[in-house]
Amino acid sequence: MKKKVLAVVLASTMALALAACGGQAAATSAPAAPEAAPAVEEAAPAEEAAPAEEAAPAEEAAPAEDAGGDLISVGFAQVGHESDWRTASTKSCQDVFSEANGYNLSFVDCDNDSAAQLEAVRSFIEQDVDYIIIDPIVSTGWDTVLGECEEAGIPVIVIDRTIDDSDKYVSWVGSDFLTEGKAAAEWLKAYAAKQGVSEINYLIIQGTTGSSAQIGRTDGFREIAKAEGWNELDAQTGDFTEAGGQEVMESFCKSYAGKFNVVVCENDNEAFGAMTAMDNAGVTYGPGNDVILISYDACTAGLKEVQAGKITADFECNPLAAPTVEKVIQTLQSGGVPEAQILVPDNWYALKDQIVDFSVDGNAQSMTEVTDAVIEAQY
Ligand code: GYE
Repeated sequence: MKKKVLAVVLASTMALALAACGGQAAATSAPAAPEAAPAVEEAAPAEEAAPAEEAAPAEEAAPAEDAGGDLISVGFAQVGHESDWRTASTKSCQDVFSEANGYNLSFVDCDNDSAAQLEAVRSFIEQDVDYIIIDPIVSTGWDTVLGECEEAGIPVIVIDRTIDDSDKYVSWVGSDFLTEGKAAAEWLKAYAAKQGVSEINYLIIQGTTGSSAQIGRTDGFREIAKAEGWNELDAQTGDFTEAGGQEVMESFCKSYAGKFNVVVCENDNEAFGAMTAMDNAGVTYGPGNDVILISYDACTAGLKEVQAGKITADFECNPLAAPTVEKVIQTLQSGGVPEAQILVPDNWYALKDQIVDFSVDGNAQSMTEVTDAVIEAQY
């Protein structure tokens, strides 16, 4: 597609998309939360969001190649390779944006380095790609470079983590992290009541500081924790890695020996590291043991630890955004207006005895029992 035409499509698409869904402005008119929630959750709460399939129906899809019959070039600035979740996300993008499907993918693993990620985006502008996909390591610092993409007439699609200081992109496709955090805490409230646990002393091993996944999960969990009067002993980042989770948990085990009964890990890999540290310190965890271990992501390896009775409950974040991103690109290719915000639905997982009824923001939630078949179907 010619860049000038694309620039016009992009400008009108962004204006229409933001107008259609209220854009960032919707957040200001939404009910005020105790701590300001990212615009995206306010604008598109899980229960109101159109499922991805509805947002960009398959029948609208045009053939992947552009009008000239060339491959569609896509640059993807990926966060890094820190977790099982990330591996699944990368594979999903590489599978979808393959040459066989009509795409030429430039993939950059930014190794969790924000400066490298900005550089990657600028290199895509240099290459004059047709579309840029960004999974932003941190949620701020984006307006200038997104302005450069806009000037070059290259539509940007943001996936997974959100950008909070710029609206110069066409669509965002991802999960609602604030809801994930609230779900974990609401589950804990119901489960603790069922177990007769009256006092909660919790530790959080956080994700990468300043990433919207860390901010949403921490804020969501804390909102309920504060209302319930739970005691937060400490919160430190494990950078979404197994090594980071182990290191933080080793120090927690020394500083808070015998004082904690809940550990919240903001992804599965941190939970694996925390498990090693607790094993070494002689702390028992999982159903029926001293510590309730909560995790997020629910990738295959995480669900195996739920099944093994190690992780007590696991709150999914679905990494398979790429097929939806492709629908967004196809909508743009055919001159349509994609949804500005598209939520990928998530499930909450536990073993049978740990499944309890709970609600998030007044909406009843359902949990999925972890079985061999469920693990087999996961990523
Ligand atoms: O939870 C973690 C990954 O941004 C939601 O990043 C994603 C997070 C995911 O490294 O495992």
